[in-house]
Amino acid sequence: MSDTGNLIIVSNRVAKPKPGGRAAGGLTVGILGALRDQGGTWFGWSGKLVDREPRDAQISEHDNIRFATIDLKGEDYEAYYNGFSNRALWPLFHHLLAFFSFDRADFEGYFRVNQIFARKLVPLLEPNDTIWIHDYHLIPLAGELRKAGVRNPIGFFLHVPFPGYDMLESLPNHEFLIRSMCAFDVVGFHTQRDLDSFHEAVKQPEIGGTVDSDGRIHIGGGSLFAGVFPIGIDVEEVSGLADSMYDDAEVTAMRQSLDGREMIIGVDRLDYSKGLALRFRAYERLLENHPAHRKHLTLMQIAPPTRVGIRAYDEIRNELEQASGQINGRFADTDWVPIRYLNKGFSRATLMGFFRSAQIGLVTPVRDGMNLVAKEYVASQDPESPGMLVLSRLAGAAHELETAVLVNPYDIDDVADGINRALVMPVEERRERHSEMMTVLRHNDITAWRQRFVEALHAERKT
Ligand code: ADQ
Repeated sequence: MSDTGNLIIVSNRVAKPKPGGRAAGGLTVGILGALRDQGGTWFGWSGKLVDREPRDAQISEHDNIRFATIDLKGEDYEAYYNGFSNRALWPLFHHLLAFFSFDRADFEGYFRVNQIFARKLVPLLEPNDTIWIHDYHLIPLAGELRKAGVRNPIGFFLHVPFPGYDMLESLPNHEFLIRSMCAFDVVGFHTQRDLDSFHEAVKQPEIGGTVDSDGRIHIGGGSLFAGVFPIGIDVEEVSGLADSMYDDAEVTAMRQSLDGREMIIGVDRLDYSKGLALRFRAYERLLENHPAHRKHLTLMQIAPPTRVGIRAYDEIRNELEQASGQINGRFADTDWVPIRYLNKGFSRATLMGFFRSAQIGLVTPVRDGMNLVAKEYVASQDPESPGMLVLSRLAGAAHELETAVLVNPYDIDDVADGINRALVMPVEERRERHSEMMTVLRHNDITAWRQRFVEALHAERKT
């Protein structure tokens, strides 16, 4: 054990490496890196549903990292994950109230699962450990650990946006949620805008917090630090993969099938926050307004389903199938189909090869905490002749990638014009914009993200 004790990472799911399994994605790489540096444990749900009270955490070890997983009862999972986390918090935090619904029983399930997490985690903790909890599923966890007598530094990182107070007020128990966030020692967000919204929330008279000039929040006799920690990627890993996969058989076959046409690529989880229906409409508008691009352009949209069984997710799937079918029906010819819409996942390596093969990366969420696809697309490009990123201003990534072509995803004419601007952009300008984006990506990479957060957490031990 190092002087600083072990790092205990807690998240809804644990991405345990499987022999022969897919390479880990960005966030997992960051978490595993942090655990390798300091030594420690990744704790969370096993992915297994049971019909009795869950047993104590099952421990396994790979590569000097401990994985501790617990099962959950089906009804608890339904209320905690599908219910309060994904039908209330996810749409609320993404400013999408039309998708928001609240149910007290779901909230009770959410709270119950957080209590179970606390109960199963406490026996694994040593006095010197630091605890880093991830995302909106686990907001009450610090409060529950404190109740159980845990004195270790506890950090929280929110991967999704944090909305303004007028939006938060729609949630009946928003005060509980804000106070629960204040039970952590360090709270991290992707952007200054999210942090400002959090400050606004804690300063409400009914919450009663104050914020120092150095970012320290004082509330109820205690204090915490809240800061901006933009998540990044492993730039060299991504550009290395893109380089080596460019000539891979599947990537080459895909490129050959384009028959010399330029390609726009979109890669997202199938989620209403990713703005996919609007994206298809914007592409349709491009083909309407700029007929010269017809037959010379292919949009390849990769969107594997997630959160299957939640109605809004099943609906968006139908909506997209209809939209792509209708646009293809309208413009396709015997030798050209405008949209290739693929409802499946690809290996990380293949995706980076696809990114390298695309002239445009189209990333147009209507709201996104950060968006790692935007960053991966940029890092995958050939610096001599880079493709251009067309990026939503409403993604956290737009706060850093200022030289991408920035668009408002709700304005399909703006997105269509943005794609056109990117398509006709001279190579010198593309190189310049790309190089500025790469400087930012290297500065705020995945290692910087986790190291800065863990340092902030260690600093809490001394205060
Ligand atoms: P997500 O909403 O999942 O993450 P994103 O940041 O884009 O969104 O990360 C997705 C990751 O999954 C990327 O690494 C991407 O390459 C991979 N991926 C996506 N589609 C894939 C496919 N079809 N096949 C294989 N891999 C695929 C949440 C927040 C984001 C925030 C991240 C990290 O919603 O705003 O950026 O966490 O904090």
